[in-house]
Amino acid sequence: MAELVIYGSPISPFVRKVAACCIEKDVEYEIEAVNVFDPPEWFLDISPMKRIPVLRDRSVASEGQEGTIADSSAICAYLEKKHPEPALYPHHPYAHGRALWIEEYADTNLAAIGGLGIFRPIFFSVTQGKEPDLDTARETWSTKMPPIFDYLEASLGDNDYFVHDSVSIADITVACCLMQIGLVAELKLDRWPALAAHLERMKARDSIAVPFAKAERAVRKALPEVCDLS
Ligand SMILES: N[C@@H](CCC(=O)N[C@@H](CS)C(=O)NCC(=O)O)C(=O)O
Repeated sequence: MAELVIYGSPISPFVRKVAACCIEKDVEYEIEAVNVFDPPEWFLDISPMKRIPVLRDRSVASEGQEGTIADSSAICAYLEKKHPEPALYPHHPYAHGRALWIEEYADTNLAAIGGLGIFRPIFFSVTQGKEPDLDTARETWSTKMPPIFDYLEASLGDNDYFVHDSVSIADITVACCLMQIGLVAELKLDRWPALAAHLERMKARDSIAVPFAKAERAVRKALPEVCDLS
């Protein structure tokens, strides 16, 4: 039994973000499936906002609220303290602040707009037996995503990673949230070459690829092909 349990599903970018931190740090974890849209009663006791992921650290407690942490950002910060190497948060104060900001920007803006405006209209429709809502997804892709991509492109500049020259929580979070769109649609990033190259660099890492492959297998059962949003 792994010490760390992530409650949720790899279809969630936030679950994959926590899994990515575990893999980067070579820490064993298991994912215990929780359907957040129809959660068991016990889950509401440890997730008062009814969100996944929640982490349980069995070395702290194996039942009840004790031993649990909700919210991917809180969980990843906890993992960093518990398993400091390799560091996923920069030491330099400004770099640290920048990494937290890019994490937050991806978690809120990129994930919310891409999730509510592209992932859900496509995936939730097909899981309900309907046609994918491509009108909503295309409108989101063409009008709401470009300013977000512009900001991320400018943040990267000529660098391989968002902060300093090594992978941090910022890179992991952007990749997981961006790839949520990639689960259901072609990610055509020609206008944002630095972001496209960053995504390829991140996809080559086990920490990103392994949890994503699990999500992809699940999504492909309902949506055999990704959609073209152009
Ligand atoms: N800020 C939270 C966001 C978590 C979140 O929104 N998770 C989604 C799944 S991707 C969820 O639980 N949604 C449930 C709902 O919308 O009712 C985190 O970083 O963990």
